[in-house]
Amino acid sequence: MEKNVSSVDFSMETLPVRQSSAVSIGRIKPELYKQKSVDSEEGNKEPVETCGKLSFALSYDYEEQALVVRILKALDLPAKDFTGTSDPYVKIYLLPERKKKFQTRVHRKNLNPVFDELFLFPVEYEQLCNRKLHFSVYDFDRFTSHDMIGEVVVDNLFELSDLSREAVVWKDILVSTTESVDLGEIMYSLCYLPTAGRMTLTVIKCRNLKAMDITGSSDPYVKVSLICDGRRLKKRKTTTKKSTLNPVYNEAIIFDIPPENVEQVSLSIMVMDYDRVGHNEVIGVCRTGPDAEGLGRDHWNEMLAYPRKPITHWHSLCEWPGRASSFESQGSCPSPKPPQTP
Ligand SMILES: [Ca+2]
Ligand SMILES: [Ca+2]
Repeated sequence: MEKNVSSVDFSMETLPVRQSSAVSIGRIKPELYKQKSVDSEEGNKEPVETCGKLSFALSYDYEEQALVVRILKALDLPAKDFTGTSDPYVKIYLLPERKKKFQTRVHRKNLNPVFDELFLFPVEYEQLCNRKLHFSVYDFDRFTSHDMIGEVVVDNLFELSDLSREAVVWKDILVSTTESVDLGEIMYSLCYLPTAGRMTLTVIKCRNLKAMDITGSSDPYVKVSLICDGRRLKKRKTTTKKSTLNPVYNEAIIFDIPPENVEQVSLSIMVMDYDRVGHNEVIGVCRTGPDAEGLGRDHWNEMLAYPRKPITHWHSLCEWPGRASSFESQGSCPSPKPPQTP
């Protein structure tokens, strides 16, 4: 439900994607911000550190029509526990499908575990070129949530062999502490019209969302909140797409934000799973604004640097920090200046 608690009227409406342009504000220097390609997978990732190596063997079983993955061992894993060791196990997906997920046994207090476990992913040989093998290495913890150590993604399954016989592969484990890949990604564009004081966030699509329902799918919709000073002023949502992990929306959400307020606000984007019975659940979140981190901040700055131009990026979804977060609190924005009369 909408609560009008703000003293500032940052009014919003949902409109079709097309819109007219306005005059540039001209105080932000576009040359400071590089344009990145829309579909860039690398664009949102900073150079990654590695933490040990993972070895596995791949082959294709024509009779079973399945990709055979044997997880062999890991070497030189980092210590995640205060005892100076870790309790590693490996979780494995054949993306984009998430329904079928395997994991190895946990190896207690071992930084060089020998797994030697075999997993079969039913998949047609012709389909293998569209699939991605994703390994996440975790440290098991008895009383707290398990720490993610890192991940290995194999984009091209034919990179190393034709899979007609077992091929052993060693890959560096890339440091990663969030399950970004596990929650999926969202593509949206941001566009700001300074003279009109109008910001448009267009939710374009999502991919590889986490399955939240027992059917192995989700019913995703996207909720966008305008945040000011840690408080949620207003929220809007897209339509719900039933039973898909790769929804396409192309829905624009408009916020009226005068140029003098643009430094004070940010947007929280939550991908939700609709449930007919019970509470809707958060699949993942991301944030954009001057106080966001990484791509969330860069995307915002790029929007301001290129007024009237929709800027589009893929964003990895992060774990929702939980209800305690300030997202859910209500309040008003600290007295911004009244709109100037021309
Ligand atoms: Ca542990
Ligand atoms: Ca659902």
